[in-house]
Amino acid sequence: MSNSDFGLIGLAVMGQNLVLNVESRGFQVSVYNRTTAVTDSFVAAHPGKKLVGAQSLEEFVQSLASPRKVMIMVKAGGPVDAVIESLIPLLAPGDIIIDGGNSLYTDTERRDQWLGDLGFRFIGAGVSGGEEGARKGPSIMPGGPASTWDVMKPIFESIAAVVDGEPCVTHIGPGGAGHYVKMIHNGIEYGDMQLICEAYNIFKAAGFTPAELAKVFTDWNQGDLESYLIQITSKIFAEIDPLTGEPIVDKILDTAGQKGTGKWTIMNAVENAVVISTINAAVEARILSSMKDQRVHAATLLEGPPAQLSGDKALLVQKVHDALFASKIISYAQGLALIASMGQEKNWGLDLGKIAAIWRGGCIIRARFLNDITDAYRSDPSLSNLMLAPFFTNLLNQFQQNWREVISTATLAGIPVPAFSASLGYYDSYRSSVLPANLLQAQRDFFGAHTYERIDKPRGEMFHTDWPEVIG
Ligand code: NBP
Repeated sequence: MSNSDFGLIGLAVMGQNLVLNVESRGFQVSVYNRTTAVTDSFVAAHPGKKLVGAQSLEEFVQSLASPRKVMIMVKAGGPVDAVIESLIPLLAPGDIIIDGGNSLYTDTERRDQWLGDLGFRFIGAGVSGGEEGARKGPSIMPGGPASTWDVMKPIFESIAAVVDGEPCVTHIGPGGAGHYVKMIHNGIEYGDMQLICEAYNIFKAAGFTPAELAKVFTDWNQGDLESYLIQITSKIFAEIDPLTGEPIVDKILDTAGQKGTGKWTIMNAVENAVVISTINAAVEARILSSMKDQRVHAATLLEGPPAQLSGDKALLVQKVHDALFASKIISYAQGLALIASMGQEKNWGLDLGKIAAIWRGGCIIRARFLNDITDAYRSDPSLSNLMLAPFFTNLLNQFQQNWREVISTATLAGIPVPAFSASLGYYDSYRSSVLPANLLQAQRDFFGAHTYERIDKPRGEMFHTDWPEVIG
């Protein structure tokens, strides 16, 4: 019977939870998974629910009401193309395919063109929030034609997280805009996580125990730093390893993995000539963390202070709070500047206020201060940099002294704080009306006759100096 409202292909962790979420909102959902035993056990595990398990793609497609709405939730890359290719002969023009995985936005643009040419409708939707978000309400970033979004809106709005009565989903823009914004969301997530890790490293050097850190992070989560990542960090510090009875955080090897969205964000930033130094530092910190053997060897050869801090712990907590918050503002300022730049370049008509608003719930970077970011862009949609919104200017002015002190204290003690430092470097560069690029221009003119502008002549007028010859 062709009467399911929605169909989903790919019953791994995200797919299963999204299906249960959609079904719980009153929709009948058809499901298909390449390994059909997964479909069988999933449907069997949820008796009484409006689920239709299909053994073949043909059966799956036939079970859907027209126009068919098919969401693909498989591993990004080749598997998405493979699923689309097998769907094409089975679907009818006007049917809607939604790719809900973490696809690279350029792949989404290619698929948008490919499927559009065949008469299908395509949505590339970033879905954030992991397993729990998918089940209880994710933040969803859909891109594609506005008319297709209108058809999908009732389902997406019903399953998304809700903050202040607003669903955490909005039509981001055409083509690959949704997956693009999801990619930058992930880059910002990398930055947030690394900044928290640097705060932890400083506290560890000052002798804080995991139990003390659980308290610090719990307190922070009741204040202006309130966020999902601060909250889960407090729970991580409180967790005890059943094998040893000691805090689990002390038992976990210090080598981090990554799946690629951080790297994609950096590559896109370079292409757009936008500085995202905090996210760069976060990605590079993961790379350095993975070089465990080299680090262990280098620790026996390269000298530095013993990474120990002493002093008033309560004062340190306050200073690190300020350094963390200031760096976090920078990270979001950079990520949003990149989104704005790309949005202009692609003519996507992005609304940064709406984007910040849908990140307030459901996703990994949800945080209280996203309310303030939303307000900043709603009151000035053409804001050139988040740091210049009065609310954030005031915060940065208030935090900057402690931010500097934390970085200098850590640096003098040999504690690496690459993302804190990169953030402060951006702040200081951005607020410098004069940078040493005059010398840089002189060097470029010296060896390459690249010419330069003068401070005492109109902009655009170029000059060249006949520099002395260098022998040898
Ligand atoms: P995975 O990314 O682990 O993918 C597993 C699913 O892909 C299984 O259903 C598998 O079927 C299917 N699949 C593969 Br692999 N190759 C296939 C092919 N050639 N044809 C058909 N199906 C194929 O699942 P996930 O962790 O649920 O993530 C799904 C998407 O959501 C990914 O793009 C991911 O990056 C994104 N995402 C994940 C999270 C998260 O927290 N996990 C959060 C946000 C977004 P099988 O059972 O037959 O192997």
